[in-house]
Amino acid sequence: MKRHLLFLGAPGAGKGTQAELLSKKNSYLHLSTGELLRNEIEMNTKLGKKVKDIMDRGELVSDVLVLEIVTKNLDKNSNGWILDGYPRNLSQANSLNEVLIKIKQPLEVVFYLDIPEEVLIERLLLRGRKDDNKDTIKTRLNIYKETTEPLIQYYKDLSLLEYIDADRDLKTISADIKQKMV
Ligand code: B4P
Repeated sequence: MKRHLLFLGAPGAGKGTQAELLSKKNSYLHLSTGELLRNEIEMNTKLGKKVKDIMDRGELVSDVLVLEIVTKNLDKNSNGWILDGYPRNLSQANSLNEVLIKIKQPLEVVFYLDIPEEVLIERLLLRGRKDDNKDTIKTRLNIYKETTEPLIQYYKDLSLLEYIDADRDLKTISADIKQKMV
């Protein structure tokens, strides 16, 4: 069973949803950079104040800040971990590699949740989080295409990529992921 996992996909693809289900079931650490950053905003910390406007606009928080939050929370003694929403560009992917080499826990599989754009927009508008409005969604999708999508090829080249059709119901997607983890 693979224990060092990464979820990749567009905003609203269901990374958070699937990562949470899987981490609860297997007692893995679920590391969502979006969630960690939102917590900082909620607690009104120095970091939270720095990132609030950036996230409200749907833009990416700086690589340095995100790396700091990931290294702080990545517990190498956990039963396993799932990275959700990190990395989001090539520079973050390279920093992550360095961290994982240091803790001697290389990535075992990257699940790429693939989904048509119109389904994403529908899901996000329905979710209605603060950054789920039409303008912000457009910004997030553009950034995703420009900076995050190249990671699909990056992880394919490393033979780590598993393709998941994310335009299905939750249970079917979970079962597919489970099967590909063995
Ligand atoms: P994230 O928190 O990562 O959020 P997301 O990409 O929008 O959502 P996700 O794919 O997890 O979708 P979810 O399961 O919730 O990012 C938010 C912001 O944080 C970014 O814009 C950025 O500013 C910042 N940030 C985060 N990481 C960063 C990084 N590494 N670098 C820089 N900045 C960073 O699902 C969406 C909705 O669909 C939910 O309502 C869910 O219930 C529904 N859904 C899920 N699966 C479904 C299914 N199978 N069928 C029907 N509905 C489904």
